[in-house]
Amino acid sequence: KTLIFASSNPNKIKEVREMLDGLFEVKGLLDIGCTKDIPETADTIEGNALLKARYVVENYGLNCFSEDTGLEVFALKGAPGVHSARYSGEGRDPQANIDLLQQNLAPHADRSARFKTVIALILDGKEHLFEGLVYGQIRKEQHGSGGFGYDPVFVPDGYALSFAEMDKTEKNRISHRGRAVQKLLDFLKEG
Ligand code: ITT
Ligand code: NA
Repeated sequence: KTLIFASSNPNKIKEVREMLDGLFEVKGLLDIGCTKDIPETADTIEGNALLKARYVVENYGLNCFSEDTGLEVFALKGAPGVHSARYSGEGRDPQANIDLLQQNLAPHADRSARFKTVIALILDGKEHLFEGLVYGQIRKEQHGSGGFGYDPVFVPDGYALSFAEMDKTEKNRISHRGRAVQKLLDFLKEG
């Protein structure tokens, strides 16, 4: 069985593929010939996830799911949030994003944060949302070379390692994306 994942982020696609391995074949936007950077103009993570999935339904007539993820830092009132990919500008440079985050967080003692993923599934015209959250701390130093984005500075609660230091199976097991994908899977299994 094939599922279309309305994403052009190769890191996300890789993680989701690993999680659905043996259950579903996952095709990304490039695999269906879509090279468009779908505009994410909503002001919520849910809204942006829906925009991406609806784009594929409207332009390709295919059932699909999408996801939108944001890092929400409590001392920064939820920033970078929906702006996580472009926090430091249109260059979407992960290192520049981390540098800006560290700069903005420097005056604050509270370094707690969470990742939030919302998956939007559109199946035969019906929309379904699945949320995954993971709470943790933003470290002052970067550790590890796995994962992507903000992973080198995010340490999930109850762990000593950053997401970038963790084995990928371990990250997928406890992460925002992993939890949202598990809910998607449970839903698909029921139906
Ligand atoms: P899409 O094609 O799926 O939209 P994208 O890269 O534009 O891919 P988002 O709009 O959801 O994705 O941006 C989320 C950003 O949040 C992403 O670029 C990373 O910087 C960061 N991010 C997402 N998931 C992450 C993870 O598991 N670990 C660390 N950072 C993550
Ligand atoms: Na995007």
